[in-house]
Amino acid sequence: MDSWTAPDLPRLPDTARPPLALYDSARQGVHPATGSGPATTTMTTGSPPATMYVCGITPYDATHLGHAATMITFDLINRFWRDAGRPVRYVQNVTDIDDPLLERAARDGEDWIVLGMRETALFREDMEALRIVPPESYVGAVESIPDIVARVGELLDTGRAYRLADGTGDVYFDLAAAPRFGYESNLDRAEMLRLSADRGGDPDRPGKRDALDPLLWRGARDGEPAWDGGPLGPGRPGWHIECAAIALSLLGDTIDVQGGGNDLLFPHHECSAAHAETLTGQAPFARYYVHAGMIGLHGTKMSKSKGNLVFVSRLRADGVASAAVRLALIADHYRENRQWTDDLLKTAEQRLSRWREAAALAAAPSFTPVLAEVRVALAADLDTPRVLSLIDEWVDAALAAPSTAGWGGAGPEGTGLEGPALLRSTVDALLGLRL
Ligand code: 5CA
Ligand code: ZN
Repeated sequence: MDSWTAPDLPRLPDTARPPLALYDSARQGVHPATGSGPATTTMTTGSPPATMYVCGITPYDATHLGHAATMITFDLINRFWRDAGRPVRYVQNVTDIDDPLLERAARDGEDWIVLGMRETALFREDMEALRIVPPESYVGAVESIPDIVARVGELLDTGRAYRLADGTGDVYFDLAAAPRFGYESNLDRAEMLRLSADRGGDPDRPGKRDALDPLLWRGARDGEPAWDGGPLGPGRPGWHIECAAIALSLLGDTIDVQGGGNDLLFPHHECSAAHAETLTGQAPFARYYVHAGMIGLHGTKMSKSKGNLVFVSRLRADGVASAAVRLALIADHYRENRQWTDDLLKTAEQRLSRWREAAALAAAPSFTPVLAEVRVALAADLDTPRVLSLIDEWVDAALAAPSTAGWGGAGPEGTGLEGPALLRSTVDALLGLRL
C-alpha cells in the first residue's frame, strides 16, 4: 500500500544527548530504549536500526484528533532516533478488512472497499498536513492475507490453534500455548474478560477452550468477503494475528517498539504478542509496549462508535494551522488521557504565533543550550510539556529584549544561525512544526 510523502528533516548540530527512555507498559516503568545496540550516551550512525510497529487505522471514518495524537507520539520517537543518527525501520498497518468497515458500508449502502480506500486516502493527506514522517512500509490487512494464512496454518499444524466444531470454519488461538499471557497488560482475568467483550472479542462464544482465546481466522459467511485460506478454507483474518504477522515479516522476531493508543493494551497487544512469541519462540516480542493516552471530547473518549469526533480534515478545512494542532496535542504528556477543548487550541495558536514572531527576529540569544535541554527532555519519555516551556522561556527572552541591535554579529551568541534559525530547525526536526 502506498505511504505518504516525507517532510524534510533538517539536520541539527550535535549536543550531548541521553538515549531515549520510554515507559514500557509490560514492565510498568520508564526504561532507556537503546534497542539492540549498545547503551551509549550519544547514538551514532553505526547503531543497528531501531524497529517500530504502530497500529494504524481501521478506515471506516475520517481521521480524528485521537488518531492524530497517537501518530504524533510515535512521530516524536521516530524523529528523536533520526536526530540521534539512528536508522529507523517503521511499519504501520491499515486494518482494511474488519467488522466495523463492513458494518459502516452496509449502513451507508456503500462498497466497503471504496469506503476503506477513501478514508485511507484522507488519512494520508492528514498525516502529510501534520508533517508525520511516513512509515517505511504502510501495509494493509488484505494484502497480508497470504502471510497471515501461513502463520495461522503453522499454529494449527503445531497444535497451538484449533478449529471450532460448529461448522463455521473459525480458527482460534489456544491460550494454553502462551504461558506468558498477561505480562503485557498486567490485568487480572476479570478485567481481561470485561475488556475482551468490549473490544471485539467473544468471551461468551460456546465451544472455545478458554473464553479469552482470540480468533485467528473467520470462516466465510454469506454476504461477507472471503479469501482463499488454503487448508484453512475460505475466510478472513482475525485482528491480532494481522499485526503479529506484518510485524514479524517486516521487522523480525523482536521489535523495539510496539505502539498504539492505550485502548490497544488489551486484548490487542497482549494477543499479538502471544501470537508472535508462540510462532518464534522469542520473548518478549517487543522491548517496549508504548501506549498513548486517549483524546476525549466533552468528557468521553473520542471514538467512531460514540460519534464525538473532531476530524483533522475538518480543522484543516476551517483553516486551522496543522502546527497549532500538533502543538495542542503535545501540550500535555502523551500518556495522559486528555480532553480536546477550544481553549487548548487557542493556547496553541497563541504559542505558535509567538514562536513565529521570535523565529522572524534577525538576531536573538543563542538557542544551542535550549536544543541540548530539549533533547534531554524528549529523551525522558517524551516530556513535551517541559520542551514547550523551555522554548517558551527562550522565546519570551528573545521577544522581551529591548533591541536586538546589541546581538547582531556579536559573535557566536548572536548569530541568526544559532538563534532564530536554530529555533526554526529544532522545532521542525524534533517536533514536526514548520514556523
Ligand atoms: N486498526 C486498529 C489497530 S490494528 C485500530 O485500533 N484502528 S483505530 O482506527 O481504531 O485506531 C487507530 C489508532 O489510533 C490506534 O493506535 C488507536 O489506539 C488510536 N486511537 C483510537 N482512538 C483514539 C483516541 N480517542 N485517542 C488516542 N488514540 C486513539
Ligand atoms: Zn494492531
